Amino acid sequence: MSDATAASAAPIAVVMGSRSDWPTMSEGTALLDALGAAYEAKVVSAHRTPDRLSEFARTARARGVKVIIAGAGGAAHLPGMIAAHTSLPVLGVPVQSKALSGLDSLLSIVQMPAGVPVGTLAIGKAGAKNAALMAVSILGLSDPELAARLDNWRAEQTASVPETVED
Ligand code: RP5
Repeated sequence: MSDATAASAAPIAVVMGSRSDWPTMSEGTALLDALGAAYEAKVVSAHRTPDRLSEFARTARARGVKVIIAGAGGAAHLPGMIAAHTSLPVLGVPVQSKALSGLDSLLSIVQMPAGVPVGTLAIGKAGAKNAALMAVSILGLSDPELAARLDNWRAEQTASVPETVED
């Protein structure tokens, strides 16, 4: 992981509260790799590294970031605190916690007060994947080639679903 203040031209930033979130969040970055979407990935904790969080979020737009994906578990303040510092789109991924299976993470992320939005995805790996797809969809609004790659990926997914219940 690179330093949170390092310059980056990647339009997508994927941040997470702990290295323990990487097995979840890497499901999303694998999709970004497959779709040819550039990203940076790093650990930024709302509670353990508050100054890193502030620096990351305040400088994100100037560094070229356009969409932020933030995954965290438990008392998951990370996406909301990032959204407090920047008006870039923030997509929150509730990581499945051991104690409460991610319900704590979900409620921490989804219940933002009016005025500071966080787009909240599903708990766990499905949420990480869908956050990546949504980030690509957002960037595709101004990048037709990226949008075409997403459409192709969706078409391949559709084609892979069998109609019969067994072979
Ligand atoms: C959160 O606490 C992280 O996002 C992680 O999901 C959770 C547990 O972190 P570790 O104790 O595994 O580092 O901040």
